[in-house]
Amino acid sequence: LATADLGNERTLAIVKPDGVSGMYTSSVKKIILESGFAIQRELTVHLDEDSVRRFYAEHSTKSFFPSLVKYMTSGPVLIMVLEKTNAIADWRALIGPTDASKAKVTHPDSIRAMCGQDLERNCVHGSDSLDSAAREISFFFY
Ligand code: RTP
Ligand code: MG
Repeated sequence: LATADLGNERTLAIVKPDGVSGMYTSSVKKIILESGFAIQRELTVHLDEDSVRRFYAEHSTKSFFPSLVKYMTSGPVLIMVLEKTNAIADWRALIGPTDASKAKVTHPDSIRAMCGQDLERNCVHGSDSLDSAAREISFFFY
């Protein structure tokens, strides 16, 4: 048996435009590595509107969707595939709740508390399930 895939799981992480422009990329990567994740792939891109609409298709009918598309196309993002045991849940726990203003109160050690601002500008993304992780990783990487 190979030893390389003992329970390893992959998730998609994104440092969003506010995280990149706020110079948080290196702090976020430091936390990722210190938390035991391997950064398997990484890509810096300025997403276009069509890509964001397809990536966040599950939210296409929500009132905040146009604003989300504007936010996610406002500057370059850093997209990473993270790998470790329990990567999906552990990365979601590290980034903290969606609303960064609340995270600053309830999860002060979280990444969103560190670099996010509010319910929309929350500086990082994390896949929320095995199915989402598989879809999102193949969205950006072959
Ligand atoms: P993500 O997908 O980016 O990791 O965030 P999440 O699971 O914590 O939150 P989700 O419900 O999937 O929302 C996706 C992103 O849309 C923006 N948002 N704005 N104004 C609003 O009511 C609102 N709600 C969500 C956020 O940028 C959120 O991360
Ligand atoms: Mg989500």
